[in-house]
Amino acid sequence: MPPSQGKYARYLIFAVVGLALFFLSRRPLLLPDSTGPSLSPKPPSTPSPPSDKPASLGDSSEQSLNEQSSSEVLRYAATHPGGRANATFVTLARNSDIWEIAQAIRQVEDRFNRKFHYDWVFLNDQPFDDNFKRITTSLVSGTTHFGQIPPEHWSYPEWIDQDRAREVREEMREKKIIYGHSESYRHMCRYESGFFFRHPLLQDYEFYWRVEPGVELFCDIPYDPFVFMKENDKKYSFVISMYEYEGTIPTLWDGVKQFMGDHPEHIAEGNSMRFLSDDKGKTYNKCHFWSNFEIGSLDWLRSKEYLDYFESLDRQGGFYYERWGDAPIHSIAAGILLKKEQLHFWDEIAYYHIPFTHCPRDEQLRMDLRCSCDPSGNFDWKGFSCLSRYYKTNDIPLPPGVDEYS
Ligand SMILES: Nc1nc2c(ncn2[C@@H]2O[C@H](COP(=O)(O)OP(=O)(O)OP(=O)(O)O)[C@@H](O)[C@H]2O)c(=O)[nH]1
Ligand SMILES: [Mg+2]
Repeated sequence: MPPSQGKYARYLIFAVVGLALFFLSRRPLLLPDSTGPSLSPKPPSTPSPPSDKPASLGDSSEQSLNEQSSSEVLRYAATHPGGRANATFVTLARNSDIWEIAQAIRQVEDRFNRKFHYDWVFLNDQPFDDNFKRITTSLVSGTTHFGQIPPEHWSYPEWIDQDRAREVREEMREKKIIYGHSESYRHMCRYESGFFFRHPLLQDYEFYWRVEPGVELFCDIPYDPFVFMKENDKKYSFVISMYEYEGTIPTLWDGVKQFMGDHPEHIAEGNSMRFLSDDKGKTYNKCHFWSNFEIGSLDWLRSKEYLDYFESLDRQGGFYYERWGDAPIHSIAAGILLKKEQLHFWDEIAYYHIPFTHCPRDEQLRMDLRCSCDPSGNFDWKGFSCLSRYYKTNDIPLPPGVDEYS
């Protein structure tokens, strides 16, 4: 063997042995600093699904929770130290949200973006003030962009009867339906459902990560989720799923069925209807992904399939005559327009938006990712969570002790 080839072979052996020692030593994970290509062997194309063999649910005193989950996540991280996707964070906010978004940015930066420097797009129906721009810009390690929403994207479409919309708000106020009285909340939900991805500031990006004021991240994020999305052809991803309040969407599923009838060509084969419906699409079980956290494909939201879907629902008026949230709108779209493999659940992203937390069960994973969440507060297997339906839909074994649909 020529000397130079021998040298490379030795480097390769060092790399493989080093990697093996790294996994055996199980020290806390050091996040990669480099953005160069990896010398490591090819990893599995996706991290393993969340562990299916926890010692017990929500019991942080148990040792040796399933190690598979942690080692798979770490292996993926070790073999994907860098690379970069065409992606941005995106936040819809008011000037008055400044301190809550400052807190959220700080956590996103500390846990992930300080190594990656992705941009951050802020959108508002009003102009952002200098205070908001100065503080957010000082916290974001990438470039900040501030956009004002065009009034036609944050107002009533001409087919809406505004008197009827006002009456509905008053009825919902009396019924104490959450945000049922609010006009701006409805504009917000419609904007997040059908318009944010069309804003000129987002045109050149392929992926987005939605961050809301006040949210928290509890674990280091060991690799670039945008790159993971790209490499694995994922279009929509979530950390928490749950049931929607019936009173906010009484006729939404009728609208969805009408769309499915009008556009059978848009409905994906091998979709996640099983997550959304217990009777093959006749009725909606109200399961949705909680959209205050999303990592998703802007190209998918800008696709003809999604735009036809949004347009069809928007025409029915339920954003104003009911109180349709952007979470069920996005989730149903992801459930019927995408193949189920194009969705992804992030077990390793520990997350809080008032009042629910996702905290990984695998203790080794929590140690390795320096998590600070209390696993007994994990929402995944509580009665209001839809995660077990997601597992069933994707043939992921449920952890022992979890009822099929708790
Ligand atoms: N610019 C602007 N942003 C808004 C307005 N209303 C809500 N938002 C933003 O839209 C997103 C969703 O609003 P939230 O009030 O958090 O709604 P929610 O998550 O359903 O309810 P919470 O439990 O109160 O958080 C957040 O990023 C808000 O900052 C508004 O009137 N103007
Ligand atoms: Mg919120």
